[in-house]
Amino acid sequence: MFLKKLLSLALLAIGISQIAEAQKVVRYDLYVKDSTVNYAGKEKRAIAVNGQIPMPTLEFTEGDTAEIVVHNQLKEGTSLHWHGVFLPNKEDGVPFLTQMPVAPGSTYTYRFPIIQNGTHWYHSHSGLQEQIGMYGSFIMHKRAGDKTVRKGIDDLPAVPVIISEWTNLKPENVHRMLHNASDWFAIKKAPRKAMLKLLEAVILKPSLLMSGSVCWLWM
Ligand SMILES: [Cu+2]
Repeated sequence: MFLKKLLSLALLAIGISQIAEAQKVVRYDLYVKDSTVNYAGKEKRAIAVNGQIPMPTLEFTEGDTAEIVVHNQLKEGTSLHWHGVFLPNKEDGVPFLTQMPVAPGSTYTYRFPIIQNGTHWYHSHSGLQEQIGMYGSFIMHKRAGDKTVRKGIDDLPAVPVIISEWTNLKPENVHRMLHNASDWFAIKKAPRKAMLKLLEAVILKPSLLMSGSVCWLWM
C-alpha cells in the first residue's frame, strides 16, 4: 500500500515537472531599426533587427511558449509573420487582417504556444520590408525523449543556412518590373549563374556554409 502511494506520488512529481518544462516561456526582444548597408557597391537603406541582417535566429522547443517582443524603431509600421507555424490567428502577423501594424515607436508582443517541430522562417508582413532585411530562421526543436527522433539524423547539430540575394534597386521597382514581365531579371541578371557560383562555393569550401548562418551572393 505504502509502496503504491509512493509510486503514485513519484509519478505525480514527474508529471508536474513535465508540465513545468512544457510551459517554459522563451522570450526574444527584437529591435527593428533603419540601417545602411553596402552589399553591392552602393550605400542603401536596409532594416536591421538587433543590429543584424538576417534577423536573429529564434529557437524554441516543442511545448514552449514563444514570447516575442517587437520594438519598432522605424518611422513606419511593421509586423512579423511566422511562416508555416501553427498558431492562433491573431498572432499570425498580417496587418489590417489579424492585427493593426505595430506603430512607429511602439512595442508589440506576440505570444503563442509551440505545438510542432521543424525549421521554418519568419519575416515582416508590412510593405516590402522583408526584401531589405527582415527575414530570419525560426527553429522548433523536438522535445527531449521525443519518440520520433531518428538517431544519427535528428541528433546531428543543426546549422541554419539562409540563402539570399541583394539588389541595389528599390524592392518596389523590382516588384513593378516583375509585373511588367519584361524578363529583365532573367536576361540581364543571370540568376542561374549565381546559383552555379553558390554550388561552386559549397563544393570548394564546405566550411563556408557550416561556419556561418548566412551566405550572401552577389550577381
Ligand atoms: Cu511567409
